[in-house]
Amino acid sequence: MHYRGELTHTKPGIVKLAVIGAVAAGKSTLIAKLVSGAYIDSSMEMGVDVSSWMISVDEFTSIEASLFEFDEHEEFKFFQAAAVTGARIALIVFDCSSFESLLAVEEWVGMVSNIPHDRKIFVGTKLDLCDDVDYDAIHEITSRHGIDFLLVSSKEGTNIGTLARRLGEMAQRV
Ligand SMILES: Nc1nc2c(ncn2[C@@H]2O[C@H](COP(=O)(O)OP(=O)(O)OP(=O)(O)O)[C@@H](O)[C@H]2O)c(=O)[nH]1
Ligand SMILES: [Mg+2]
Repeated sequence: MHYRGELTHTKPGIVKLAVIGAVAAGKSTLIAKLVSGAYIDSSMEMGVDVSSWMISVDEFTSIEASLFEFDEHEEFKFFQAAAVTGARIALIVFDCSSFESLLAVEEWVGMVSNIPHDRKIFVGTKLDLCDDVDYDAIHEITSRHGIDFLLVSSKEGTNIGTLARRLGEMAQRV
């Protein structure tokens, strides 16, 4: 699936996108669904997995997005914090079928505290598995940070187009 044309008027150049969140929250699957542009490279070092992709913004413009993923080993925290300093946009991912992963966003959001709130979004994945979404809990936790949330299903494609548009809007603010 390609969202060319939905990410309009984004400034050209390199926009680093930090994708963070609990283990198995669905980060890799979301990235695979969201970013359909050319793959550039990836590396895994000191607990930081960086994949770079070219995203077509519109007919005239592309952006290069570096997608960061982190594992949760304590010994890597220092390197992870250093790696994320260049990020200008962040997706803080949780699994909407796991209350534990929702609670974990509290930890992850601190890692991107240098990014303005209007360039961060909480993304709840696996919406297709959530029969009974606890919107009150999600709202309570996310609103404490003044950051919007969006629930998606990478499996079924629900709200992936909306997330692509939100990314385009956030990139415009960089
Ligand atoms: N049903 C459903 N399963 C999903 C969805 N997104 C991810 N999954 C599944 O959830 C599991 C974990 O997904 P990953 O994308 O590997 O999660 P991750 O956050 O990258 O995990 P780590 O890299 O190990 O931290 C996999 O079995 C995926 O197939 C979704 O939207 N719906
Ligand atoms: Mg992964």
